Amino acid sequence: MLSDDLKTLLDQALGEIGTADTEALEALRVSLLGKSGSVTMLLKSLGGMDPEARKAAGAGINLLKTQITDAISARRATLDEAALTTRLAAERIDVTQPPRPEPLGAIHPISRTVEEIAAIFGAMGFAIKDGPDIENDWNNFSALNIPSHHPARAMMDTFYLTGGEVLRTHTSPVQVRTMLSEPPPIRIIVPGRTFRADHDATHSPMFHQCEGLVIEEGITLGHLKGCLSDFLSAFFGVPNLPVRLRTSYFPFTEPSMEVDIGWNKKTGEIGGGTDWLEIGGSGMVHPNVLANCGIDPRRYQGFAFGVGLERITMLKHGINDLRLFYESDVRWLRHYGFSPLSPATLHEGI
Ligand code: 2NL
Repeated sequence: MLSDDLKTLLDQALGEIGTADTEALEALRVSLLGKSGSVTMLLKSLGGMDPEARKAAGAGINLLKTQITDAISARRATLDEAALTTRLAAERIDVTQPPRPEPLGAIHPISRTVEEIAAIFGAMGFAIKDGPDIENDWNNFSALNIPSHHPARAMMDTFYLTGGEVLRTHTSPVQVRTMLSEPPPIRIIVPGRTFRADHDATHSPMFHQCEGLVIEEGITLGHLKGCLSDFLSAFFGVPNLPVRLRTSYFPFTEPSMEVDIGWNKKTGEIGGGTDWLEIGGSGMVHPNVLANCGIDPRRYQGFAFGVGLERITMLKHGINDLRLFYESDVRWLRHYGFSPLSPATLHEGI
Protein backbone atom coordinates (compact mmCIF):
# COMPACT_ATOMS: atom_id res chain seq x y z
CA MET A 1 0.00 0.00 0.00
CA LEU A 2 1.22 3.42 -0.90
CA SER A 3 0.52 6.57 1.02
CA ASP A 4 -1.25 9.38 -0.79
CA ASP A 5 2.02 11.29 -1.19
CA LEU A 6 3.79 8.33 -2.72
CA LYS A 7 0.79 7.60 -4.94
CA THR A 8 0.83 11.15 -6.26
CA LEU A 9 4.55 10.89 -6.90
CA LEU A 10 4.09 7.51 -8.65
CA ASP A 11 1.18 8.69 -10.84
CA GLN A 12 3.09 11.75 -11.94
CA ALA A 13 6.26 9.74 -12.63
CA LEU A 14 4.40 7.03 -14.60
CA GLY A 15 2.62 9.71 -16.62
CA GLU A 16 5.88 11.39 -17.58
CA ILE A 17 7.69 8.08 -18.25
CA GLY A 18 4.85 6.90 -20.49
CA THR A 19 5.27 9.77 -22.95
CA ALA A 20 9.04 10.41 -22.63
CA ASP A 21 11.41 10.13 -25.59
CA THR A 22 14.85 8.58 -25.12
CA GLU A 23 16.46 11.75 -23.85
CA ALA A 24 13.61 12.71 -21.50
CA LEU A 25 13.52 9.14 -20.18
CA GLU A 26 17.17 9.34 -19.19
CA ALA A 27 16.55 12.69 -17.49
CA LEU A 28 13.62 11.17 -15.58
CA ARG A 29 15.72 8.20 -14.52
CA VAL A 30 18.36 10.55 -13.12
CA SER A 31 15.83 12.79 -11.37
CA LEU A 32 13.97 9.82 -9.83
CA LEU A 33 16.53 7.06 -9.28
CA GLY A 34 19.86 8.93 -9.58
CA LYS A 35 22.20 9.66 -6.68
CA SER A 36 20.10 12.59 -5.48
CA GLY A 37 16.89 11.56 -7.23
CA SER A 38 13.59 11.93 -5.39
CA VAL A 39 13.04 8.17 -4.86
CA THR A 40 16.66 7.74 -3.74
CA MET A 41 16.21 10.57 -1.23
CA LEU A 42 13.10 8.89 0.15
CA LEU A 43 15.04 5.63 0.57
CA LYS A 44 17.82 7.49 2.34
CA SER A 45 15.28 9.11 4.70
CA LEU A 46 14.45 5.61 6.01
CA GLY A 47 17.82 5.57 7.82
CA GLY A 48 16.72 8.34 10.18
CA MET A 49 13.42 6.70 11.18
CA ASP A 50 12.80 4.48 14.15
CA PRO A 51 12.26 0.78 13.32
CA GLU A 52 8.44 0.87 13.42
CA ALA A 53 8.08 3.89 11.17
CA ARG A 54 10.82 2.51 8.87
CA LYS A 55 8.96 -0.75 8.45
CA ALA A 56 5.71 1.04 7.58
CA ALA A 57 7.28 3.50 5.13
CA GLY A 58 9.97 1.16 3.68
CA ALA A 59 7.58 -1.25 1.97
CA GLY A 60 5.81 1.59 0.18
CA ILE A 61 9.00 3.35 -0.92
CA ASN A 62 10.52 0.10 -2.21
CA LEU A 63 7.30 -0.69 -4.07
CA LEU A 64 7.47 2.83 -5.54
CA LYS A 65 11.08 2.25 -6.63
CA THR A 66 10.26 -1.12 -8.23
CA GLN A 67 7.27 0.25 -10.15
CA ILE A 68 9.26 3.24 -11.45
CA THR A 69 12.24 1.06 -12.39
CA ASP A 70 9.94 -1.35 -14.26
CA ALA A 71 8.13 1.51 -16.01
CA ILE A 72 11.44 3.02 -17.15
CA SER A 73 12.61 -0.38 -18.48
CA ALA A 74 9.34 -0.95 -20.29
CA ARG A 75 9.40 2.52 -21.83
CA ARG A 76 13.03 2.06 -22.92
CA ALA A 77 12.16 -1.27 -24.57
CA THR A 78 9.26 0.37 -26.42
CA LEU A 79 11.46 3.25 -27.60
CA ASP A 80 14.30 0.88 -28.70
CA GLU A 81 11.89 -1.29 -30.62
CA ALA A 82 10.35 1.70 -32.39
CA ALA A 83 13.82 3.00 -33.28
CA LEU A 84 14.81 -0.39 -34.70
CA THR A 85 11.61 -0.62 -36.73
CA THR A 86 12.23 2.84 -38.19
CA ARG A 87 15.83 1.95 -39.02
CA LEU A 88 14.93 -1.35 -40.65
CA ALA A 89 12.37 0.39 -42.82
CA ALA A 90 14.85 3.12 -43.80
CA GLU A 91 17.71 0.73 -44.53
CA ARG A 92 15.64 -1.83 -46.38
CA ILE A 93 17.35 -3.19 -49.52
CA ASP A 94 15.21 -4.11 -52.51
CA VAL A 95 17.28 -6.85 -54.12
CA THR A 96 14.99 -6.83 -57.15
CA GLN A 97 16.09 -3.29 -58.11
CA PRO A 98 18.08 -3.03 -61.37
CA PRO A 99 21.70 -1.85 -60.86
CA ARG A 100 22.20 1.87 -60.54
CA PRO A 101 23.53 3.24 -63.84
CA GLU A 102 27.31 3.39 -63.40
CA PRO A 103 29.61 5.11 -65.87
CA LEU A 104 30.54 2.30 -68.28
CA GLY A 105 33.13 2.08 -71.02
CA ALA A 106 32.21 1.09 -74.56
CA ILE A 107 33.30 -1.81 -76.75
CA HIS A 108 35.22 -0.55 -79.80
CA PRO A 109 33.37 -1.24 -83.07
CA ILE A 110 36.27 -3.40 -84.37
CA SER A 111 36.15 -5.50 -81.18
CA ARG A 112 32.39 -5.80 -81.60
CA THR A 113 32.87 -7.03 -85.17
CA VAL A 114 35.38 -9.63 -83.96
CA GLU A 115 32.87 -10.81 -81.32
CA GLU A 116 30.11 -11.07 -83.92
CA ILE A 117 32.31 -12.98 -86.38
CA ALA A 118 33.40 -15.34 -83.60
CA ALA A 119 29.74 -15.96 -82.66
CA ILE A 120 28.71 -16.68 -86.26
CA PHE A 121 31.64 -18.94 -87.17
CA GLY A 122 31.67 -20.52 -83.72
CA ALA A 123 28.12 -21.73 -84.39
CA MET A 124 29.38 -23.23 -87.68
CA GLY A 125 32.02 -25.27 -85.85
CA PHE A 126 35.05 -23.05 -86.44
CA ALA A 127 37.76 -22.50 -83.83
CA ILE A 128 39.18 -19.01 -83.27
CA LYS A 129 42.97 -18.74 -83.51
CA ASP A 130 45.56 -16.05 -83.01
CA GLY A 131 49.29 -15.67 -83.38
CA PRO A 132 52.17 -13.17 -83.16
CA ASP A 133 52.24 -9.78 -84.93
CA ILE A 134 55.95 -10.26 -85.69
CA GLU A 135 56.52 -13.11 -88.12
CA ASN A 136 59.30 -14.66 -90.11
CA ASP A 137 59.48 -14.23 -93.87
CA TRP A 138 58.63 -17.88 -94.55
CA ASN A 139 55.36 -17.93 -92.55
CA ASN A 140 54.23 -14.59 -93.99
CA PHE A 141 55.33 -15.03 -97.64
CA SER A 142 57.18 -18.15 -98.81
CA ALA A 143 54.81 -20.76 -97.37
CA LEU A 144 51.95 -18.93 -99.06
CA ASN A 145 53.46 -19.31 -102.52
CA ILE A 146 54.25 -15.60 -102.71
CA PRO A 147 57.24 -15.30 -105.10
CA SER A 148 60.31 -13.23 -104.17
CA HIS A 149 59.53 -10.62 -106.83
CA HIS A 150 55.94 -10.10 -105.62
CA PRO A 151 55.14 -6.40 -104.90
CA ALA A 152 53.76 -7.35 -101.44
CA ARG A 153 57.37 -8.04 -100.44
CA ALA A 154 58.61 -4.59 -101.46
CA MET A 155 59.86 -2.16 -98.77
CA MET A 156 57.03 0.21 -99.65
CA ASP A 157 54.47 -2.47 -98.72
CA THR A 158 55.93 -4.34 -95.75
CA PHE A 159 57.51 -3.28 -92.44
CA TYR A 160 60.83 -5.13 -92.12
CA LEU A 161 62.52 -5.49 -88.74
CA THR A 162 66.31 -5.40 -88.46
CA GLY A 163 66.53 -9.15 -87.73
CA GLY A 164 64.79 -9.99 -91.00
CA GLU A 165 61.35 -10.53 -89.41
CA VAL A 166 58.31 -8.69 -90.67
CA LEU A 167 55.12 -7.24 -89.18
CA ARG A 168 52.61 -9.72 -90.61
CA THR A 169 50.88 -8.30 -93.69
CA HIS A 170 47.88 -10.64 -93.27
CA THR A 171 46.74 -13.19 -90.67
CA SER A 172 47.65 -16.10 -93.00
CA PRO A 173 50.80 -17.00 -91.01
CA VAL A 174 48.49 -18.18 -88.21
CA GLN A 175 46.82 -20.58 -90.67
CA VAL A 176 50.30 -21.74 -91.77
CA ARG A 177 51.23 -22.41 -88.13
CA THR A 178 47.96 -24.30 -87.60
CA MET A 179 48.42 -26.50 -90.67
CA LEU A 180 51.97 -27.29 -89.54
CA SER A 181 50.87 -28.24 -86.03
CA GLU A 182 47.44 -29.88 -86.42
CA PRO A 183 46.20 -32.55 -88.81
CA PRO A 184 43.05 -31.95 -90.91
CA PRO A 185 40.13 -31.54 -90.60
CA ILE A 186 40.82 -27.86 -89.92
CA ARG A 187 38.13 -25.22 -89.51
CA ILE A 188 39.47 -21.97 -88.16
CA ILE A 189 39.02 -18.24 -88.34
CA VAL A 190 41.82 -15.84 -87.49
CA PRO A 191 40.79 -12.29 -86.62
CA GLY A 192 43.67 -9.97 -85.84
CA ARG A 193 45.95 -7.00 -86.36
CA THR A 194 47.87 -6.70 -89.64
CA PHE A 195 50.34 -4.17 -91.04
CA ARG A 196 51.23 -2.56 -94.39
CA ALA A 197 53.60 0.36 -95.06
CA ASP A 198 50.73 2.41 -96.42
CA HIS A 199 49.11 5.56 -95.02
CA ASP A 200 46.44 7.74 -96.62
CA ALA A 201 42.75 8.58 -96.16
CA THR A 202 41.66 4.99 -96.87
CA HIS A 203 44.72 3.04 -95.64
CA SER A 204 46.14 2.76 -92.15
CA PRO A 205 49.58 1.18 -91.49
CA MET A 206 47.83 -1.00 -88.90
CA PHE A 207 44.46 -2.51 -89.71
CA HIS A 208 42.45 -5.66 -88.98
CA GLN A 209 41.64 -8.73 -90.97
CA CYS A 210 39.77 -11.91 -90.45
CA GLU A 211 40.80 -14.88 -92.52
CA GLY A 212 39.17 -18.28 -92.55
CA LEU A 213 40.54 -21.69 -93.47
CA VAL A 214 38.78 -25.03 -93.94
CA ILE A 215 40.73 -28.15 -94.87
CA GLU A 216 39.02 -31.51 -95.19
CA GLU A 217 38.67 -34.26 -97.78
CA GLY A 218 36.21 -33.38 -100.53
CA ILE A 219 35.91 -29.62 -99.85
CA THR A 220 34.69 -27.69 -102.90
CA LEU A 221 33.98 -24.16 -104.08
CA GLY A 222 30.34 -24.90 -103.23
CA HIS A 223 31.28 -25.16 -99.55
CA LEU A 224 33.17 -21.87 -99.81
CA LYS A 225 30.22 -20.06 -101.33
CA GLY A 226 27.69 -21.51 -98.87
CA CYS A 227 29.87 -20.69 -95.90
CA LEU A 228 30.53 -17.10 -97.01
CA SER A 229 26.85 -16.54 -97.91
CA ASP A 230 25.71 -17.72 -94.48
CA PHE A 231 28.35 -15.62 -92.73
CA LEU A 232 27.65 -12.42 -94.68
CA SER A 233 23.87 -12.82 -94.32
CA ALA A 234 24.21 -13.22 -90.55
CA PHE A 235 26.76 -10.42 -90.17
CA PHE A 236 24.78 -7.83 -92.13
CA GLY A 237 21.43 -9.10 -90.84
CA VAL A 238 20.04 -9.56 -94.38
CA PRO A 239 18.38 -12.94 -95.10
CA ASN A 240 19.46 -14.38 -98.48
CA LEU A 241 21.97 -11.60 -99.04
CA PRO A 242 23.15 -11.81 -102.68
CA VAL A 243 26.78 -13.02 -102.79
CA ARG A 244 28.86 -13.20 -105.96
CA LEU A 245 32.24 -14.84 -106.44
CA ARG A 246 34.23 -13.09 -109.20
CA THR A 247 37.40 -14.65 -110.60
CA SER A 248 40.61 -13.01 -109.50
CA TYR A 249 44.18 -13.89 -108.62
CA PHE A 250 46.01 -14.51 -105.34
CA PRO A 251 49.27 -16.47 -105.19
CA PHE A 252 47.96 -18.65 -102.34
CA THR A 253 44.68 -19.80 -103.89
CA GLU A 254 43.73 -21.52 -107.15
CA PRO A 255 41.19 -20.68 -108.37
CA SER A 256 40.92 -17.28 -106.66
CA MET A 257 37.79 -15.19 -106.25
CA GLU A 258 36.80 -11.76 -105.08
CA VAL A 259 33.71 -11.83 -102.86
CA ASP A 260 31.00 -9.29 -103.73
CA ILE A 261 27.69 -8.60 -101.99
CA GLY A 262 24.58 -7.00 -103.44
CA TRP A 263 23.83 -3.42 -102.42
CA ASN A 264 22.33 -0.15 -103.55
CA LYS A 265 25.20 2.16 -104.33
CA LYS A 266 22.97 5.25 -104.16
CA THR A 267 21.40 4.63 -100.74
CA GLY A 268 24.11 2.42 -99.26
CA GLU A 269 21.53 -0.24 -98.40
CA ILE A 270 23.16 -3.66 -98.09
CA GLY A 271 21.25 -6.41 -99.90
CA GLY A 272 18.98 -4.00 -101.78
CA GLY A 273 19.52 -2.68 -105.32
CA THR A 274 21.40 -4.16 -108.23
CA ASP A 275 24.97 -3.01 -107.59
CA TRP A 276 27.85 -5.16 -106.34
CA LEU A 277 30.32 -4.28 -103.64
CA GLU A 278 33.65 -6.02 -103.12
CA ILE A 279 33.97 -7.23 -99.54
CA GLY A 280 36.92 -9.64 -99.50
CA GLY A 281 38.92 -12.31 -101.27
CA SER A 282 38.74 -16.09 -101.33
CA GLY A 283 39.67 -19.24 -103.16
CA MET A 284 40.67 -22.89 -102.97
CA VAL A 285 43.96 -23.27 -101.10
CA HIS A 286 46.79 -23.61 -103.62
CA PRO A 287 48.31 -27.14 -103.69
CA ASN A 288 51.78 -25.59 -103.20
CA VAL A 289 50.56 -23.98 -99.94
CA LEU A 290 49.14 -27.29 -98.66
CA ALA A 291 52.40 -29.09 -99.55
CA ASN A 292 54.51 -26.32 -97.93
CA CYS A 293 52.49 -26.83 -94.75
CA GLY A 294 52.87 -30.62 -94.71
CA ILE A 295 49.40 -31.49 -96.02
CA ASP A 296 48.98 -33.91 -98.96
CA PRO A 297 47.17 -31.92 -101.68
CA ARG A 298 46.08 -35.14 -103.43
CA ARG A 299 44.09 -36.16 -100.36
CA TYR A 300 42.94 -32.84 -98.90
CA GLN A 301 41.30 -29.80 -100.37
CA GLY A 302 40.42 -26.58 -98.65
CA PHE A 303 39.08 -23.12 -99.04
CA ALA A 304 40.29 -19.85 -97.56
CA PHE A 305 39.03 -16.31 -97.45
CA GLY A 306 39.92 -12.93 -96.03
CA VAL A 307 37.92 -9.83 -95.16
CA GLY A 308 39.01 -6.41 -93.95
CA LEU A 309 37.39 -5.72 -90.58
CA GLU A 310 37.47 -1.92 -90.82
CA ARG A 311 35.71 -2.10 -94.16
CA ILE A 312 32.84 -4.38 -93.10
CA THR A 313 32.47 -2.47 -89.81
CA MET A 314 32.22 0.88 -91.64
CA LEU A 315 29.64 -0.58 -94.05
CA LYS A 316 27.52 -2.11 -91.30
CA HIS A 317 27.44 0.94 -89.05
CA GLY A 318 27.70 3.82 -91.51
CA ILE A 319 31.12 4.94 -90.27
CA ASN A 320 32.67 7.07 -93.02
CA ASP A 321 36.19 7.89 -91.83
CA LEU A 322 38.71 5.09 -91.31
CA ARG A 323 41.09 7.25 -89.28
CA LEU A 324 38.66 7.73 -86.38
CA PHE A 325 38.98 4.02 -85.50
CA TYR A 326 42.45 4.68 -84.08
CA GLU A 327 42.10 8.08 -82.40
CA SER A 328 40.71 6.92 -79.05
CA ASP A 329 38.31 9.88 -79.02
CA VAL A 330 35.86 9.01 -76.23
CA ARG A 331 33.08 11.06 -77.85
CA TRP A 332 33.41 8.95 -81.00
CA LEU A 333 33.61 5.76 -78.91
CA ARG A 334 30.50 6.69 -76.93
CA HIS A 335 28.65 7.23 -80.19
CA TYR A 336 29.86 4.22 -82.20
CA GLY A 337 30.83 1.87 -79.33
CA PHE A 338 28.78 -0.98 -77.89
CA SER A 339 27.58 -1.81 -74.40
CA PRO A 340 29.83 -4.27 -72.56
CA LEU A 341 26.64 -5.62 -70.94
CA SER A 342 25.13 -6.96 -74.18
CA PRO A 343 27.68 -9.14 -75.94
CA ALA A 344 27.18 -10.40 -79.49
CA THR A 345 24.89 -13.44 -79.58
CA LEU A 346 23.48 -15.31 -82.56
CA HIS A 347 20.07 -15.96 -81.02
CA GLU A 348 19.41 -12.25 -80.45
CA GLY A 349 20.57 -11.42 -83.99
CA ILE A 350 24.03 -10.13 -84.74
C1 2NL B 1 41.63 -10.31 -99.16
C2 2NL B 1 42.15 -11.61 -99.62
C3 2NL B 1 42.43 -13.84 -98.92
C4 2NL B 1 43.30 -15.93 -98.24
C5 2NL B 1 43.06 -14.61 -97.99
C6 2NL B 1 44.63 -17.81 -97.43
C7 2NL B 1 45.36 -18.26 -96.35
C8 2NL B 1 46.04 -19.44 -96.48
C9 2NL B 1 45.99 -20.15 -97.63
C10 2NL B 1 45.23 -19.65 -98.65
CL1 2NL B 1 46.96 -19.99 -95.19
N1 2NL B 1 44.58 -18.49 -98.54
N2 2NL B 1 43.96 -16.63 -97.28
C11 2NL B 1 42.87 -16.48 -99.43
C12 2NL B 1 42.23 -15.69 -100.37
C13 2NL B 1 42.00 -14.36 -100.12
O1 2NL B 1 42.22 -12.52 -98.58
O2 2NL B 1 41.24 -9.51 -99.95
N3 2NL B 1 41.60 -10.05 -97.86
C14 2NL B 1 41.11 -8.85 -97.32
